[in-house]
Formats: sequence, C-alpha cells, structure tokens
Amino acid sequence: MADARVLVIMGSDSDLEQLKPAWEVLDQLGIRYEVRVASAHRTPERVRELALGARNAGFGVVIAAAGGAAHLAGVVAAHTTLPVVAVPIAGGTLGGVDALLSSVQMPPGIPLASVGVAGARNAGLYAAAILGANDPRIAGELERYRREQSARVDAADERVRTTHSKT
Ligand code: RP5
Repeated sequence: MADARVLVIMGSDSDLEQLKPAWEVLDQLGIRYEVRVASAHRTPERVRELALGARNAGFGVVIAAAGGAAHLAGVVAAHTTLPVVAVPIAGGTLGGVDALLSSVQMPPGIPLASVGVAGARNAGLYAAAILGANDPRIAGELERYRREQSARVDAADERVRTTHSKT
C-alpha cells in the first residue's frame, strides 16, 4: 500500500482483536494504513527493517502495540524519527500495567506517546491528529468525528433525561 499514512505494528497476532479499533477509526476518517506483525524480541530484524523504512514508505506516524514487557514501540522509535504511539495491550499476569509502564517510562532521548491500556481507538485518533496537523482534510474529518460523537452524547442525555427523571 504505497500511500498508506499510518503504519500499525503489533507484537503478536494475539494482539489483533484488541488493536482493531485503531484501524476502524482510521477507516472512519478516510486514512490509509498498513497493519503488520513484528516482534521486538522474536523478529528483531523485521522490526528494525520496518522502522528504518517507514518514512520512505510514505508513513507519517507509527502505532505500535505490545503486551508484557512491551518494548516494541520503544524499539521502533529508536529506529525512526517518525512519531510513535504505543498501545499497551491488556492481559497477562499484570493485566497490561506492565506494558503501560514500559511504554510511558521511556528514558530520555527517545520519546514515545502512549495511550492507556487497550486504548487502540485513541491511538487511531491520535495518529490522525498528528497527520491532521499538516493535512486540512484529515483535520476536517476529525472535527466531523467529534461533532458526531457530541451528537451521540446529546442524544443519550435526552434519552436518559426523559426515561429516568422524576420531576
Ligand atoms: C507480546 O507478548 C505481544 O505483543 C503479546 O501481547 C504478548 C504475548 O504474545 P503471544 O505469546 O500471544 O504471541 O510480545
């Protein structure tokens, strides 16, 4: 996919279901993406190759998801100056807190942005915001997305108010 804008990498295909909301929201915003599996510890050379080639391949931002000790996003960030958004995968013995801390506690010099545990949808939205900084079409799509989201909250308010209030 030559003109994909977001590179999505997961450490294992066992992460896939949890990460799906990231590209579902990219679909809603009309942003192209490529989804890959590469592991920082099981296929370190593949991760390096993907990260080193990402900018020339046309990507503007990378979403990297992993669970457990979760070093995938940090390793990707070490090999590219593109912005990298980490998604800590929920699960395992520590429920994803391990992956969260691995993501947010990067030592100085190689920064990562991180969403919360299992925060794939926000990762997609944040990647869109990064691209939208220099792309008015994407910024407009994000504004539309927020307007629709607000309208759903207003509709829920009306529904709950009329159903549950006793005045
Ligand atoms: C991490 O280890 C992966 O991102 C995944 O969340 C976790 C477990 O991987 P599998 O054993 O299910 O392949 O590297």
